[in-house]
Amino acid sequence: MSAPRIPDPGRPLPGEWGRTTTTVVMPTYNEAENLPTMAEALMALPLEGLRLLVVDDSSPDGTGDIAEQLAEKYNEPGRPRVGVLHRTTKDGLGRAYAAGMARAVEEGAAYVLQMDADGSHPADKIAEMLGVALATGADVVVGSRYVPGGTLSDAWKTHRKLLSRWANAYASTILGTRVRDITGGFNLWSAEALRAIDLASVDSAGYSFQVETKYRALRAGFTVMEVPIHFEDRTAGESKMNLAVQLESVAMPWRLRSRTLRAPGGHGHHRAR
Ligand SMILES: Nc1nc2c(ncn2[C@@H]2O[C@H](COP(=O)(O)OP(=O)(O)OP(=O)(O)O)[C@@H](O)[C@H]2O)c(=O)[nH]1
Ligand SMILES: [Mg+2]
Repeated sequence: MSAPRIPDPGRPLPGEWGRTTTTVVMPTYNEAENLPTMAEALMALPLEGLRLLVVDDSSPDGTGDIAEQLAEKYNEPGRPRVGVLHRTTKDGLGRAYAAGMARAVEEGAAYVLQMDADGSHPADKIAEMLGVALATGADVVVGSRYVPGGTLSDAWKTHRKLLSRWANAYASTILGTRVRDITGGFNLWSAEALRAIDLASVDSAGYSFQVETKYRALRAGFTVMEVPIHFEDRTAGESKMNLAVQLESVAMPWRLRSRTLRAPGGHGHHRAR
């Protein structure tokens, strides 16, 4: 067997993999039942540099207090592992992510991972996603339901699977992108890409945050890669999806596209990547 090739000698070697500062940003609204399990799974990963930042919008079920208790449990002197960002109003998943991801970058994370608190996203894929980013230099790594090897929970009924597929095709067709899971919420970002896309100016309040941010990254010339994941149904608790955020998701691709067409030098196409 020939020796493994290192793509770029300037990039971190596998020995540094685990020490890379990576912050998992996890928005929560009434996830009291799910959060402790999520934290436990993350803290058990063989990634020394991994931290968790919970972004709670004053959940009535006390998720914010539970997050504080988890911080107490897992933080060690000189080694903070769990942080909590408490926000006073529930103003959408997108706003919570923008605030949490900006905080993570400010605090020095080299990579930021977006992850739901409801058990849908597989924690055991995080090391692989980080490895892909480090090995290839890709600035965005999408945990993807829709590349070969990606799978959806059997608990999802056919109409829900079709709706998710359709939403993805809808957004990527309007925007002319080739990311298979552009609506997906399990994504790893380099700090550099997050700075470049300017989180503070992202328009989406809700779920279209996922589409808008990936689109911005592509337009800015960053490479987006996808690795297959299995997507589980939420473990406990209730969905926060509602009509208002669904309507925003329907309108957003058109808004993003028309803005691109109007932008100086905009020509309606992004670089094919
Ligand atoms: N902080 C905050 N978190 C939110 C808000 N809306 C949703 N979330 C969290 O974002 C994640 C995804 O929301 P979900 O309700 O699971 O949305 P979904 O995955 O599309 O729907 P289901 O899995 O079917 O419930 C969960 O961790 C929620 O608790 C919000 O307005 N603020
Ligand atoms: Mg969910």
